[in-house]
Amino acid sequence: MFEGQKCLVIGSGISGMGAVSLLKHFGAQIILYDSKENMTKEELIKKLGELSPGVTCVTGELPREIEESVQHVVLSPGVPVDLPLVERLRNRGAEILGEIELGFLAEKGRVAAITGTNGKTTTTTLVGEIMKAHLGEDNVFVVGNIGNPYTMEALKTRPSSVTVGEISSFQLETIHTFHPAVSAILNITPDHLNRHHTMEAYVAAKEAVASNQTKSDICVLNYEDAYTRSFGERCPARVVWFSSKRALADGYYLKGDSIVKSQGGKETELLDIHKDMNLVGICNVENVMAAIAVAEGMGAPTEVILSVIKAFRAVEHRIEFVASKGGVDYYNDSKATNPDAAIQGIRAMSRHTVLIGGGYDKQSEYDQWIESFQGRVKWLVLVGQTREKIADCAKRHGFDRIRFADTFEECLKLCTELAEEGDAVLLSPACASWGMFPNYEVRGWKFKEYVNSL
Ligand code: UMA
Repeated sequence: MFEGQKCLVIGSGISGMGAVSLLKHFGAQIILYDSKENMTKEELIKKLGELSPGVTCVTGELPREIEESVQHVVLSPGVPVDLPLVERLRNRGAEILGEIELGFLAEKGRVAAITGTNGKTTTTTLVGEIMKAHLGEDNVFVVGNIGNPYTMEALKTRPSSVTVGEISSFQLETIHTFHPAVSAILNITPDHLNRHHTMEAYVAAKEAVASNQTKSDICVLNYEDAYTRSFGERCPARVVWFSSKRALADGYYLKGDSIVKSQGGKETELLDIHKDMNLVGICNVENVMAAIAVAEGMGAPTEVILSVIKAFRAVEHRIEFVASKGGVDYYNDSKATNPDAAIQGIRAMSRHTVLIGGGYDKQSEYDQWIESFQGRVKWLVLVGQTREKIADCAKRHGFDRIRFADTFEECLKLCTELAEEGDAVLLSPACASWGMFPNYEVRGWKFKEYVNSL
């Protein structure tokens, strides 16, 4: 497919490494390029390790002769598709594809693809566990934004295997033929607007997950989200709905404390959300409904699905209970990197809460997050680039129990001082960690390390 062709891989993170390894298998001539300031060619060679023989490594400015001669360009998710360099390459006729598209070109089995602003990781992990219980560990590959590049696993797939992908909007901007048998869009709320520029572009990127599907495929959609509900009318796949607010004639919904399935006028009770689930918050009820719909769409039997859900615990960094210290419960929701995810975090709290917020500025608006406090938040401790912006917003909404911290360590110490017996401390920052940490995971680990040392 790419044999002998000049392929430029942009970005030397985990996606870039996966792309290089798959392109090597295809027999391509590979150039790995990273535009990070001060990065050296030697660092790239070191990162490649045993993949480095035969790969041309380039840093700094990309030489014109490379720009003019490459036939395919594989973008890492973090590389914006509207970079002047990418525009020039596109205009010269190079094919621009992403790591998900590249992985799919080597796929031999069936794919389930889960996207949405929030809940992707929990839903993907849960569907992965269900499919493993159904088909066996070796027959299921859980890939994508979850942190495992598709390109690293695609060659291991078989006609009988299933790939479950958590696919971000960044990754969906660069697909062409990617075609899941079952897709899901869990919800769409403003996020990553600094990258997509407009809400329309962000929504379009999410909807692209179903762009190659037909009526013989399934798309699982949230009936309670205005964007996904309207997409249901245009969706090329057969739509399976879920709702946490109303009864549906066909689909999965929450009835009292039960998740029920309604099909052809018949209603079946599947789970009690308190007795049968170990996850808290309405967002997780929605994630579980979506996971059931996706797993059933992929052919998993109901009894397997239900037994996996009953044993499933929270994904790390997503409203994860860390420990109880001095009568204070500590929760790590570091994965709440946007206001909407943080709203779910705060809604899941049943105690007065000392909330940690702030971080990298993705040009989000914080009004709805502040409004969701509704007496639950006792103190808001702010740290990072966005702290003034959030504080101004909170004050506009009449909330002024705010403290600033200069470092994450100072912030944790302050929370411990402010929290009283019976309270909760919640790290649910509504912002990305970039600028203070390499990613939200490191931020969550730092939080847990501190709590466990108390
Ligand atoms: N780079 C360039 N030029 C640029 C931008 C970046 O050369 O213009 C280089 C950087 O110097 C760096 C490399 O690209 O060396 C980083 O690439 P990347 O940002 O795409 O990161 P990866 O390590 O390849 O990880 C990516 C995803 N990262 C992003 O989308 C930003 C990971 O999602 C994903 O787990 C991984 O691929 C595997 O698929 C992370 C994420 O933050 C967790 N995702 C966002 C989110 O969940 O909100 C979408």
